[in-house]
Amino acid sequence: MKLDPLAIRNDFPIYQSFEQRGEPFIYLDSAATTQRASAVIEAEMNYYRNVNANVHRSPHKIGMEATDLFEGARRSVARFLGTPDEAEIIFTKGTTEAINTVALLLGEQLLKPGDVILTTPSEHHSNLIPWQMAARRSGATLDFTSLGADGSLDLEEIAAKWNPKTKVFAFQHASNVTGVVHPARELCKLARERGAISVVDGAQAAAHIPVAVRDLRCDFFAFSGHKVCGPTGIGALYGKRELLERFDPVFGGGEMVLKVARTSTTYQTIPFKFEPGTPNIAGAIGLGAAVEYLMKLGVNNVESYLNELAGFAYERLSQVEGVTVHGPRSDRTSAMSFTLAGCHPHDIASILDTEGISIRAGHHCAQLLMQHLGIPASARASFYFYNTKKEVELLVQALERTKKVLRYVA
Ligand code: 7TS
Repeated sequence: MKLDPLAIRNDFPIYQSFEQRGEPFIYLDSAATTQRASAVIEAEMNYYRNVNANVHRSPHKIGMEATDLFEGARRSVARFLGTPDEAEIIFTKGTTEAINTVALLLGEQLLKPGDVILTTPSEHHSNLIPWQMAARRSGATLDFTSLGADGSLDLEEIAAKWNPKTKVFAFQHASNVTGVVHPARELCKLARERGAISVVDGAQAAAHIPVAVRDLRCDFFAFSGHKVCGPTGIGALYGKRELLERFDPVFGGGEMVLKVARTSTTYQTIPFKFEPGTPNIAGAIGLGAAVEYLMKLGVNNVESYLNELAGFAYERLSQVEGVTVHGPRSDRTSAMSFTLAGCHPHDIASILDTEGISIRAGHHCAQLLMQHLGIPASARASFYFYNTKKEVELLVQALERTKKVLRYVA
């Protein structure tokens, strides 16, 4: 089924809000954060207004109702990520906390001096800095794959150069800068066959392509709610059951234990041993509503709509004289980074903003990738299913005006 972006906007109150204010609203920054769907806002509000209680501890009516909503959200996220085992889903603050959790536990309980953690120069800092820290703590070394000019990975080269001491392979499923979608299934297979644990940063991919962790056969997969129309401050870590059972938690606190003695603790089963303390209950319920909303639209429909829009945006932006789009033409998400010769990306973003067009500029928390691309920063337009081809045209027209303001010369 083809998605209708204008009908979809009825599900996003911010569009009505701008319409009432009579202001233009061309939001092209969904790779930073998507807009919130009404279903998400209502699910959070319903919890706070009608069911507000802590979860997993209070044997009263609303305590149990809140627990049911919270655990229902976990089942929704499990379905969204393609695992029938909801105990493999751990609620986190987002991708960043999910990866830090894995890096902490692997750094503490798996990695030894001499081991290698492999990652790529394309990573968002949240899938880089935690590994630098894990390397420092464990005595392992951090190594990098090479990267193609368009930000793509070369599977054969990674296989050929594979260091047998590699114990962890942490990589992004899709880049927030180049938009490239990496062959995650094959990369996980490579790691698995060589005895390494695969950790997939799914922050950008989960918003764009149907994810099925059982098909990817990854060991860990992280994503954020706010990139799939859900709330901020909530996300999930998928971990393979046998790994989650094998490793001890790295954070301690209430509700994660079966029995506590003076110097030791027997932990709860998964996922609870990894969720100490009162969780972001409203956020989790909102995330459940967000992934249900995406599944109702159809993640395959979302993917095909975004593929078409990204292809169109790539062509139109590439046609603007002076513009370089960084990233591949196909096998990409709709995050479109570009530079305009001689013009600072922040100036471009500020000028576009005066026309009601919101884009991001900067290094996008991916400084290694910026070095690889040979640019200090880029402008980035990123599209979601509430965006249209008309908005791509408006962006292109506004860029032509921006060139005049910035006195662009060929
Ligand atoms: N990984 C990737 C590939 C990302 O794009 C982001 C956020 C993260 C991890 C971190 O996610 P968080 O929800 O924990 O912050 N990317 C961006 C961006 O491109 N602009 O703002 C946030």
